[in-house]
Amino acid sequence: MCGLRVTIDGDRVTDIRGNPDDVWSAGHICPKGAVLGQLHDDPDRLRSPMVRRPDGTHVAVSWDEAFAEAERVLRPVLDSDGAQAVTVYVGNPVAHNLGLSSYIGALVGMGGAAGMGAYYSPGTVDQWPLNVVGTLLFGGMWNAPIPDLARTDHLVVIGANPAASQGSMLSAPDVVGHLTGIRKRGGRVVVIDPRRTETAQRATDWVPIRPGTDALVLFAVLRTLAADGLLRAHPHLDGRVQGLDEVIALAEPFTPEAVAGPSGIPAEAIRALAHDLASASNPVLYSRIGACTQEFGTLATWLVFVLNAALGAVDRRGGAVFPTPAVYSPMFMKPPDQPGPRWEFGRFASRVRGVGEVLGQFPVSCLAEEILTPGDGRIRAMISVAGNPAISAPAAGRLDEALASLDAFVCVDNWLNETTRHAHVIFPGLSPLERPHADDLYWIYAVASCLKWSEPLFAPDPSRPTEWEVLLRLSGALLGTPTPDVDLRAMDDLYTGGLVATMCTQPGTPLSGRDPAEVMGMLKGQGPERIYDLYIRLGPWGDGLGANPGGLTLDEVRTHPDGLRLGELEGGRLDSAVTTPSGGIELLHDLFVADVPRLRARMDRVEESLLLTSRRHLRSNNSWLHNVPALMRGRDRCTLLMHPDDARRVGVGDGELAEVSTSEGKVAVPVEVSDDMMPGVVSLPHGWGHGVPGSRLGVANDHPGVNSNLLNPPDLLDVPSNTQVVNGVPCQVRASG
Ligand SMILES: Nc1nc2c(c(=O)[nH]1)N[C@H]1C(S)=C(S)[C@@H](COP(=O)(O)OP(=O)(O)OC[C@H]3O[C@@H](n4cnc5c(=O)[nH]c(N)nc54)[C@H](O)[C@@H]3O)O[C@H]1N2
Ligand SMILES: Nc1nc2c(c(=O)[nH]1)N[C@H]1C(S)=C(S)[C@@H](COP(=O)(O)OP(=O)(O)OC[C@H]3O[C@@H](n4cnc5c(=O)[nH]c(N)nc54)[C@H](O)[C@@H]3O)O[C@H]1N2
Ligand SMILES: [Mo]
Repeated sequence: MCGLRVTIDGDRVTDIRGNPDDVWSAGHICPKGAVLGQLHDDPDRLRSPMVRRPDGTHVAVSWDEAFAEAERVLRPVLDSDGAQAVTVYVGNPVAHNLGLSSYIGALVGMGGAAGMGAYYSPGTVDQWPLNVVGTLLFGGMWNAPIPDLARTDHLVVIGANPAASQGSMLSAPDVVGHLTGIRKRGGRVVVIDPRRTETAQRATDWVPIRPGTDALVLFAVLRTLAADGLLRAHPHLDGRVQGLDEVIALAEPFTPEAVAGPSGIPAEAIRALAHDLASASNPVLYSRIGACTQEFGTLATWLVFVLNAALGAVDRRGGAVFPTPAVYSPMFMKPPDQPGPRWEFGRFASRVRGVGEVLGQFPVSCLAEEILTPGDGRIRAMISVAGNPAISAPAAGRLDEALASLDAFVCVDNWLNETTRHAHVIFPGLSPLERPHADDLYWIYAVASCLKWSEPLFAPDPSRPTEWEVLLRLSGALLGTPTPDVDLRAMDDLYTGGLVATMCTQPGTPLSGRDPAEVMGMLKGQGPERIYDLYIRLGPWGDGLGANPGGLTLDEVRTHPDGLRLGELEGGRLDSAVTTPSGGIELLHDLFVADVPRLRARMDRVEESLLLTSRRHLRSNNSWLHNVPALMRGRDRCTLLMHPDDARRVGVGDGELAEVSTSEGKVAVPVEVSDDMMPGVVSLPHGWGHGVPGSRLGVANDHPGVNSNLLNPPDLLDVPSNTQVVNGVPCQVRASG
């Protein structure tokens, strides 16, 4: 999302820096942006499609041959078992790639129309609890207020490390600068994390917590606020928040004394957390992945918003505010498969494990068993789009085996890596500098309302299809047309027309009640640009397709290469932002209440094992920036962080190799002894484990690291949301030979 100024000489990038004139980022840049040139030039980046030969090696082929190969492997599965034997895996970069984000809906939607069951994504190793909480409290999967970083005087950060991640479901250039700003204003930043992270090092307070116990502590904070008479009336929320008294009643057993043992946070410190929040002028809590991918991810994430509501922080400047995205997204819409006033969960169950769906998905670890277990409904074909589940999914070893056994495996990906090495055919996309770019989803969580559009810097080879065209061709194949024969223009009109028709028939969208044919007639061009133009025009500053004459269109936005900054964060947006059946914030739901006994039982459990957690690095992006030389300089980062007492106890020294084992598997990894780790907890980064045969990653394979998901069991789940637990996994560590 940050604006970059890229200097080129012919077809080479000579410099990339932050664009000081960018209306959003004003010169801020992080290592991910700075290396786009090296990504573009990476000799391992695929420029032509690859097919797998019988001996398992991949060879470059023409696009025609590649589409023919996709047809050759997919068609027999579709003919014999139908689309129910096919699934799609939607990887993380889809959300950061305009062509993919605009057209992934075609593949998933048309696959669904053809009879495909659930699709999979890393959402269930990531933000699924936030999606569940957003749905129930605020009315939409992607609806949640964000901390007003520029105005708060007391920020509590729970299970997030923006100094590495740059903020997650919280889009702000230079989050770390914001944290410094809070302290400079005399405010406080409190970081609750088992590790003294780079963020915690810049905070006023670091509160170490035993993984998975955040919900206990947050309940105790709520209880303290209530018991000590610290909850005041907040007129701006009058009649707009439901269920707070009932949630406070649920907090009763969670006294600071009762949760101190399991959480490792002394009762007095928990009371202080509550009192400090109550005495701040503009307190706000923010949580992210460490509070999601853990045993009580839903309750912890829920209680963050309960506390924000109880403190009167919601919808108030300096608190937790609802951004105003300038670009509309159909992701704001209640999906047509949720027709009732209330969202339904568990509408269908997975074939093998029998786990109920949540927001249309099963835990991503189900994928392996759905592929490997024989019987009716077995998955025999998969289309993976910009994903590396062989590394990113828990129980990765089983998935690796499963991927190798598929009858048809088609990948849309730019590298031959741990996942795509199993593909029958790989369709590469263009480099980030050869395609237009604009964000959609992540403006939902942004600290300012902006519109930006970037033209491609380099003209792509005209013979190469774009990624969205590849997705449309595969969508057509699922609907029954042989892959090479799909009429792209007709498919694009079918998809975009269908999207428009849905927005016209669904209530509460900017197109509700309009005539789809008339709307389609007002749009021009094709592809992602037509769709993005529509979304700009449907946004609050758009021309409303005639409803708001003089409003913005894509053509207008294009004339502002530094972007348009249209609005700042404000309070007072609740009535328009919240779309629950009652129109208010609905704190109390059976889904949450039903999970409280499981949390209570956690208080009685004595955890004796070391607990394994995950971490991220600034100079990485999940599994796929490790082939960029500039990001790989310096010491090995794939290390097991361990407190000196623990290291001494198990007899392993700094830099020595340790064997880490869980009920799922074991790996050998160098130890980094550090008192930045709390005792009893170890931390291993995710996204490593390169160097596997058949992959082509010249740089990454020289620094392979180990795959932490070989250790994470498939069946450790946050129950209400189906989220995989990758933080707080019991493990053993011993010196390795
Ligand atoms: N540079 C860079 N940026 C990235 C990424 C990247 O890989 N590299 N990945 C991107 C993606 S896909 C995402 S989803 C975001 C994620 O962004 P963040 O949510 O900020 O993720 P992490 O940096 O992994 O921070 C999670 C923190 O949770 C802590 N933690 C673990 N268990 C617990 C627990 O039980 N309780 C508490 N309170 N804390 C716990 C960990 O120690 C860690 O510090 O980052 C995005 N940005
Ligand atoms: N243990 C543990 N596991 C985790 C996490 C954790 O914290 N701990 N974090 C989880 C999270 S938050 C996430 S988001 C997932 C990520 O999980 P995934 O999305 O499965 O994996 P990524 O590592 O993001 O891999 C992205 C893939 O996209 C490809 N790619 C990159 N750019 C492009 C492009 O422009 N076009 C195309 N077509 N392909 C491209 C890359 O080659 C790579 O194969 O991992 C999850 N797994
Ligand atoms: Mo993520």
